[in-house]
Amino acid sequence: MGILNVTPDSFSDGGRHAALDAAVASARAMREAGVLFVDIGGESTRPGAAPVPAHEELDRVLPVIRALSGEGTVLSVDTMKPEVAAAALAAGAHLINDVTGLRDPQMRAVCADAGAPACLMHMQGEPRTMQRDPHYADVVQEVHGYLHVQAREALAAGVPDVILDPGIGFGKTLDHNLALLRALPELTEGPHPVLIGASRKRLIDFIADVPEAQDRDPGSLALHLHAARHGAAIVRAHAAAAHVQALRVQTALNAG
Ligand code: HH2
Repeated sequence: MGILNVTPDSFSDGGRHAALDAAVASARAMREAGVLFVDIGGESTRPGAAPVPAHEELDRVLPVIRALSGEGTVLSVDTMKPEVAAAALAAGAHLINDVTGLRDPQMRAVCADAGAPACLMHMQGEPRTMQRDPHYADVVQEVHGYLHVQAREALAAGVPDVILDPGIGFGKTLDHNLALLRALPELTEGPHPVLIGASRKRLIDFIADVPEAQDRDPGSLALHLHAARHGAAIVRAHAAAAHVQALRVQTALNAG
């Protein structure tokens, strides 16, 4: 899954895709490189990010969805707002990626009505404050438990299918993130596909001293290859072409 942020304040590529043409060209280049999903986001969820009104988020994502609709890429929309999800699905998006795990019953109803699957992510707290003092008694048990409960609720509400995501960096310390990545075999044993999004995140800086987000692609690749090797079905990445290449090589090795 390639990341297409159409926000002026995304932590690693803010402003770059602000122009529609650039966003569309970037998505097409990802598809040509072999990416299966493009995740379009009109509101940054980085720690400390300010909320964006729905009309502004729609102004950012709808033109991109309309331009890419029907081209063969699975279009995912990264949003927490039911009204944005509904309009995005009506405009041709296929999948809702909700970092609040479809906690809002309205969000479940929107996906169910449109027959759209959803990615359910775990987050402790909310983006503005989530990194202040994250704590868990048992991070793996709590996050996996939460995801299973949210999956049950979503499916019971008529959402046709769900993808589970432990939410790397969302209300988690380095130790929490590492514990969740190490526990992936448990989560991927279940019936639902698992997505991991570690691309350019702060944990790579904590591990390898890489202060600038755009310099963290090697660390992202290492984390995502680990995720894929331990059963993750989808990895969400900025450096999409490099990931396709590395995953193809890993797949060839595993086939032997
Ligand atoms: N991470 C981000 C945003 N959305 N969705 C899922 N399912 N999993 C993730 O790990 C995830 C996500 C944050 O990364 P990014 O999109 O690069 O930044 P921003 O939110 O600032 O646009």
